[in-house]
Amino acid sequence: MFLDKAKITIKAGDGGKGAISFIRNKMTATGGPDGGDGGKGGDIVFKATKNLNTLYGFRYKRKTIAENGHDGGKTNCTGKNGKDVIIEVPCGTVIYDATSNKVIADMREDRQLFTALKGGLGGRGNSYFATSTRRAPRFSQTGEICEEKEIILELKTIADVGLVGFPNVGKSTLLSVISAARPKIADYAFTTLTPNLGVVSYFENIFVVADIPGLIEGASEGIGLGHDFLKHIERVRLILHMVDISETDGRNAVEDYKILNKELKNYSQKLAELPQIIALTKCDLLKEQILKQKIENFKIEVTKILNKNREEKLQHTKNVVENEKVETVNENLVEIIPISAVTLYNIDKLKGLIWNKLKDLPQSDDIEVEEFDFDKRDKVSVEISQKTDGSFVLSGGYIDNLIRGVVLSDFVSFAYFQKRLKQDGVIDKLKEKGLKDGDTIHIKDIAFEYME
Ligand SMILES: Nc1nc2c(ncn2[C@@H]2O[C@H](COP(=O)(O)OP(=O)(O)OP(=O)(O)O)[C@@H](O)[C@H]2O)c(=O)[nH]1
Ligand SMILES: [Mg+2]
Repeated sequence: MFLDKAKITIKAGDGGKGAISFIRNKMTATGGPDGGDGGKGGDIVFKATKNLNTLYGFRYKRKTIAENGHDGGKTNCTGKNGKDVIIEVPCGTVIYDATSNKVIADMREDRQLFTALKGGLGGRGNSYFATSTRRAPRFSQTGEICEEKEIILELKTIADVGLVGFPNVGKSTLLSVISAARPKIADYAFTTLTPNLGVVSYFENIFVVADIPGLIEGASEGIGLGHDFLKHIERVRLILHMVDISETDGRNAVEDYKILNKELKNYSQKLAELPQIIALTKCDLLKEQILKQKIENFKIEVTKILNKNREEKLQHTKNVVENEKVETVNENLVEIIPISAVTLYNIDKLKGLIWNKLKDLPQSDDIEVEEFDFDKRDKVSVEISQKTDGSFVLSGGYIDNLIRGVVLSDFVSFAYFQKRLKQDGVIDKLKEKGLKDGDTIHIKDIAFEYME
């Protein structure tokens, strides 16, 4: 099964706790502190791979947690770092922060790596806190705790050419004759439900073609399969617009061409403005004379449409460029090629035409990755609430970070903690909320009395 969007939860490993330990051996009766630091937690790293083409694997694995850092040990032994987790995603996966919807990475190139979350730092062991006046600290630092984060993975396939057209015009059939891809082909609408990619060789050149489900009138309003899957060709450089010239489905080729362009435009102006090659398909179904007439008529009508579009565009910019002459489109400039995927009529010529256009087109832009710190650690927020008995509750990133380094049951450590609360303005904030001498303050599961 194909899956092109997945919401998952990731969490980096927490840092390990610093050890509290004292040298104990025959030589040193009252040994100094020798508690080692905790290890760092594992990172969450994404890796793009061309060996995957769907996000299906995330259907059942919605949460990934990296290993925590190990605690520090005696004799200044640092705890082992937690193992990083590498999450493989198909090339073309865009990673979004689920909360802000901002793009945090565009996993475009094979083997590209992106560290989404860094593991928490390990806490310092008690030996770190030894000073000349505090020779035997009975406390150490806990490791940094990492939050869970929700992200959205979205696969935006990377191809050079996108095949678009009404259902049943022969898109998948063409892909099957120009590449090694074997998409499902059948004589009914909506055979293709998910995109297929094919690699096409043209002499020593290679390009990638994406075959997507058929579009119909109203696709932008959700009719048929809707037009969501157009995201898979958002990054193509060229559109191969396929129109069934045999009109055997009772359709009108010129109308189809117009409607399809309208639907593309409704999805994205950028997509509608991409260069197009028009392939008139199923030519083998028509007698030579009728085919000639139909092609001729199609060319005339399309030239008219393109000229009209050009005039309208110029009309728009007329104020800027006053005397610009309205040039008409030379019909030879519009690449229209009749083909048959059954008899292979003009198939090599079509490949050549595609390559000749592609080679002069710039690579599609990377998706804009927004400048923001997805992995930001909150070390500043302070939240104050009050219980019904009038006591105060302190929480938030600032508090969590501060208490990592203190043991509230240790007198020296506690004094340091209070000093920091005062220095950093937390006591003032509490006073604004009515804190008085003797009031109780709760932090996590401990409570203490405030003294002026
Ligand atoms: N005679 C003839 N039949 C063709 C040609 N190309 C495709 N077909 C037939 O047209 C039908 C539809 O072909 P598909 O390739 O599945 O069409 P599609 O555009 O991918 O259709 P959807 O996936 O439904 O959008 C099949 O029965 C094909 O055998 C062609 O050049 N000549
Ligand atoms: Mg198809």
